[in-house]
Amino acid sequence: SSLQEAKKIAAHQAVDNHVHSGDLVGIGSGSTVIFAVERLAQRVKNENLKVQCVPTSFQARQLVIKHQLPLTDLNISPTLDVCIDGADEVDSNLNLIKGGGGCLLQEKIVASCSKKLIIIADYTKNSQKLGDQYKKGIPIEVSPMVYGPIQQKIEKLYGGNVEMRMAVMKAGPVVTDNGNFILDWKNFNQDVDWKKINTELLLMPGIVETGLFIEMASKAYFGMPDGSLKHKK
Ligand code: DER
Repeated sequence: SSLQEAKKIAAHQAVDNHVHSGDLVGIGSGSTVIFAVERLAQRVKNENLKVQCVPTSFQARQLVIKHQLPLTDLNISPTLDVCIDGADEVDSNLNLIKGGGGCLLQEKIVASCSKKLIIIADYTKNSQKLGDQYKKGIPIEVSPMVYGPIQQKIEKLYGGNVEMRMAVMKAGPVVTDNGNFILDWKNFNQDVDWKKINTELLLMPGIVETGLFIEMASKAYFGMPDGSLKHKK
């Protein structure tokens, strides 16, 4: 499909432009990053590229293993040269909504230890403002013991509605790789200071992490329907 092609174009461009031999590479989660790992594996095979990868989820780890790429972790390799990851939405300031795949905690951790965060996405993720196109809500990872009070607090303080993310192939809530729940905050006001709100949310006891990646991304590549490529910054 043109969407898959678009993801592939963005992923290949990011890997070719930003990964050099000897690099320590953060590997994001989701469907777009699959194309990036495939490209990495291709370059290892063709160019004898030397990389070590830090995954951001069980999914990313399985992907790295499947493609026989070397694994490392942040305690062995505390500073990564680049992190390549997807996003649910990218605004005009390169702020992101992430967490559509429920992997935001380890994604933000790995991104925070990387010199550069490069986002790869198809054109549907490219917006002016957060919330323009992505309507599934801002993901917020919470400790299971306190999801109720946090739901109420966010709705009361900032409006919108906050829903528990329920699993499809399992009864009950989605449980993250870290044993937490995900709340999705929908119908939020888009004309706000996300940096301020993100800081306030992270001060709420029980909020483990938010899907608001503010001032973290260095560049974003978007594959377009006609096979061309767009980028921000
Ligand atoms: O959960 C995440 O943050 C993923 O990176 C997600 O936002 C992007 O997933 P996709 O590449 O499947 O669209």
